[in-house]
Amino acid sequence: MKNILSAPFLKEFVRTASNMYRLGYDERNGGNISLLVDYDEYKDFVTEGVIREIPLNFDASELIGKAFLVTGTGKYFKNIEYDPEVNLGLIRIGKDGKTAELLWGFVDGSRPTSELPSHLMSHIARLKVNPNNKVVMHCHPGNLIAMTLVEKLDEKSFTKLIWKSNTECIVVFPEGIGVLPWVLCGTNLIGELTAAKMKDYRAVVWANHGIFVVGDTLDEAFGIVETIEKTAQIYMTAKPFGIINTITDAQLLELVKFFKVEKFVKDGWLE
Ligand code: 2HA
Ligand code: ZN
Repeated sequence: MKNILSAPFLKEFVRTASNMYRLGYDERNGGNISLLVDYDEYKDFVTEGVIREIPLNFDASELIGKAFLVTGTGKYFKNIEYDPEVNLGLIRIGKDGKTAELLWGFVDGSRPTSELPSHLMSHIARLKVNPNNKVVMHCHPGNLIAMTLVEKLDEKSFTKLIWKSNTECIVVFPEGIGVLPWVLCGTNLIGELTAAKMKDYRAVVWANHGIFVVGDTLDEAFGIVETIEKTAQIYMTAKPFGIINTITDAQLLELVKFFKVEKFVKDGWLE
């Protein structure tokens, strides 16, 4: 059996987690990632046996047989690169849809992230929209969280503050950004609310907490977080001085036409 630490999907996952830590998105045990891994990608790296079964307290029947590389609960992103086997686990959703079968990792006896309901419910929602969406990523970018303290939590107005601050934004996420008010984290409820938003958006902001993002690849999900957080930083830096120059709706329209992403913009969001 080959060493899983050399598997391309695992190496990329670890690299991404380290980058997120170094950018300050994942302090302490903040943040979590799940990556849908195809059987062909992991079969040479794990034995067939299930190491242990971990109960889920929600129904993940739509994911039966699917495997995910996930971060562990209470684990620090800072430490993932030094000890993947402790901090990460490869789980497969069991035949009852209510059990996670551990195939590799969590060697200290730990369990998947406390946000597993939001991750798996978001995977269920996104696979219906786009079967290539394999990544769900959650983190705590500081400027974005600060923005949720001072701006209305209305999706259209929040998105437009971001779109109008920095040119690349409407091209990177023309569908906009979903926004949830404060909701107790780690619960099935926040999972259900996040997954409902994921029907329309690839990025959902959790007020006073952080962001959930999906993508086909780790790079794509990470790129959306970076773009939103960079722009929140620009906006929050400029705001105290008084903002006088923003991108107009007419200019946003020019952008979406030029980059051929017009069809993703919701009706009525650009005047
Ligand atoms: O503990 O970020 O939302 C990890 C988290 C919970
Ligand atoms: Zn969090």
